[in-house]
Amino acid sequence: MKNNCSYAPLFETKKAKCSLIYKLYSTSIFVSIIFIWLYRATHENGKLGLGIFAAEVWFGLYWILTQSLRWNRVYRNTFKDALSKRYGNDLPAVDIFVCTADPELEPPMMVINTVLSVMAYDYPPENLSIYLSDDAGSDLTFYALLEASSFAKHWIPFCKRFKVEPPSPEAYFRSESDQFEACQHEYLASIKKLYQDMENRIELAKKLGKTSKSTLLEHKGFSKWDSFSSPGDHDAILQILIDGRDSESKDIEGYRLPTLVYLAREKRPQHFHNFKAGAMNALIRVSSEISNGPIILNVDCDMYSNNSLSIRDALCFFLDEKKGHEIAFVQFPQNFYNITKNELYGGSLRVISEVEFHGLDGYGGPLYIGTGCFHRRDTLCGRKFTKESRFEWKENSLNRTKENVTDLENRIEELASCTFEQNTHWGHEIGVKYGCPVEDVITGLSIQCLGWKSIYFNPKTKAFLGVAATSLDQILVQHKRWSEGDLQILLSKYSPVWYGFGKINFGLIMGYCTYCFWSPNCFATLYYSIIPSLYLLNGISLFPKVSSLWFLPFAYVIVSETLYSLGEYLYSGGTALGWWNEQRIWLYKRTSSYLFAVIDTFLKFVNYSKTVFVVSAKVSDEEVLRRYKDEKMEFGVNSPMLFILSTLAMLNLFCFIGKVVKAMASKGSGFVDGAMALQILLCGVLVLINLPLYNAALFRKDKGRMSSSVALKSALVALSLCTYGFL
Ligand SMILES: *[C@@H]1O[C@H](CO)[C@@H](O)[C@H](O)[C@H]1NC(C)=O
Ligand SMILES: CC(=O)N[C@H]1CO[C@H](CO)[C@@H](O)[C@@H]1O
Repeated sequence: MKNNCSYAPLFETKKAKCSLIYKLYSTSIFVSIIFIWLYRATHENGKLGLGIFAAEVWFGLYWILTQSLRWNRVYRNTFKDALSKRYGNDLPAVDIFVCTADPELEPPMMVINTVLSVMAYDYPPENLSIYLSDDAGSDLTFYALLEASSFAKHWIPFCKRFKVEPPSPEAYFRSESDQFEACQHEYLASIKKLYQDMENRIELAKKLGKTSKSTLLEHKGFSKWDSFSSPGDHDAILQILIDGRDSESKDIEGYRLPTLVYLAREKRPQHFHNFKAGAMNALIRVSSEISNGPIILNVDCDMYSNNSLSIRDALCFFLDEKKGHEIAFVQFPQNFYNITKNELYGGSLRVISEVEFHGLDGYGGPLYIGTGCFHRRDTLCGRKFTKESRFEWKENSLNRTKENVTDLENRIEELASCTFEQNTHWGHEIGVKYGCPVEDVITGLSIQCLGWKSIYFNPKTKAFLGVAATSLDQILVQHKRWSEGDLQILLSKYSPVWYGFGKINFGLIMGYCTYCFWSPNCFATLYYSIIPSLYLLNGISLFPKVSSLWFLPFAYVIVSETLYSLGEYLYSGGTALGWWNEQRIWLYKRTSSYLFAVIDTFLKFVNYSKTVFVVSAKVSDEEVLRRYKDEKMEFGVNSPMLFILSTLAMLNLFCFIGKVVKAMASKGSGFVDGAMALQILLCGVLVLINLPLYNAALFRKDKGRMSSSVALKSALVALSLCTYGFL
């Protein structure tokens, strides 16, 4: 019997520094908010003033929610050396799931780069298995994976020999490391050549299209496409491309390779496929018969591994003697490699990953965000937490040495059939949950509600890097999907409020609610960006005079929250201009994406429309990319969301100009008007923040400019609001 206490811990947890200062600051803001409410409660502002009161009550309450993400932040650190010392190479099997859904939006080259990067983890290959789920059932993706499986025989030993980081070939060649000595350059050049040849063959196959490609496609696996009729109607296709248990599968230096599996689950028009959640559940079942790794990592196909040690990082949590048995999943942040310096579209989620998730971690663990997450297989399959839930992995190994690969494939293809889940608990008690556009979040929540903890691990060298949206339209659609999904969670039976109550920490419930209440923010924000400006134009004051004492809480909240949010952004590694851009996106999201999210959720509630899952494009055309790199905002798409944004921008411009004109007519006395100071400030900031939009509507000549019809229509609507808004 070993004495457990003698083991050194495998990870440490530190509380945020300066948390006392933060708490004092936050209390002072809270007091000011109370004063603002008091002011509204004791002053008459007419019937529209009631609206502004409501908006301020909302903002205040929402601000209180967001405190849960900052109040109790914790930071984790792992001791990988201690892990190696204790376990050596005797480590649990890990199954890695990569999901792709559309060969057009997610090009096969990108998918196989992700696959190659995770195949190159510094981990015993016999314990590593990679599964690609292809929901499009694309023979091109399969062909690319087949090519990747041969290239891996060169790439993996190359990575191991030279400790190549990042282990994704594309990213590695892009970063052009100088770690190579002259004599090794030849080796590097030969690997690069192999990679480019492979890329050329895949691009050629793409060009040739379906039929004439058959000459290229000689692998027996392609016969599976004989009965294929469309991406939504085909048999299950399961191919074990590399069988890690077979001692024949070796790389060019004679070392074993990790297992590599291709899966396209069966699709039929009459069976609903449940999007990514359905794909994940099929993978869980299929992998349980092939490798049955007790740890599952899932990554989106655009998120390559940027650090070959991440599995070991994650294991430091699961294998820790003292706390490991409580942990169900370890979530890494979502980071991006194609973010420009000043993040035009705020796509980096900087504050969320550097601040907010650390706050959630302090209350029991972050959300599961669907990528870059290590799960225990048993908890993903619905196991409840008890004190005895030790992480057992030694007994887990499967014994399937005798069965040959083809028999195995044929035997377990049925696990990926459309009908397998009928009359089972899959999608409800077992596996990833169905019925919600952000299935990952409810899955994580229900795991936490069974008593488990999760861990947020945010190392300096980022573990996973993906592509961020590169146009305004993409980002607005993405946020509509997220905020809509989160709102639906709030209203569903898995609502953190009633489902989580009593099961998870109250701080964590508040944390979940911060995200679930994203979309209802649209009303208060819309009100605040329309009414005070219209009142300004009409000379009606909505805020206290500068000379009044009531002005102080407003001024304090405005100034200190602005400085705080700038500080927080800089602390998270951003630039000042990036912060300014983030404010613009904050406004745009709240006045368009969130509004549409609320409307759509309502329509769904009254059964008017159905969920559609939009796969976000991972590619943009070259011109769009060039403008993105120049940090020029993309206003060229004609969408209802853009129309709203542009109308609001025009409205504020007109109000501001109107006010200036009126002030000039009365010889300037009207402008430096203490009673109007805050409204002038608010309207002025809204105009400033919209400068790129005016530029796109009036001056720009490139394709990213706003079409004149949108500009004209929104100007007319704004003008009539200014003129008739008060009748
Ligand atoms: C990705 O990995 C490389 C190589 O280790 C490292 O230099 C780089 O900083 C990492 N990227 C991020 C964003 O952490
Ligand atoms: C897919 C995609 O948009 N990739 C781009 C990401 O950003 C880098 C540089 O910023 C571009 O080179 C990629 O084409």
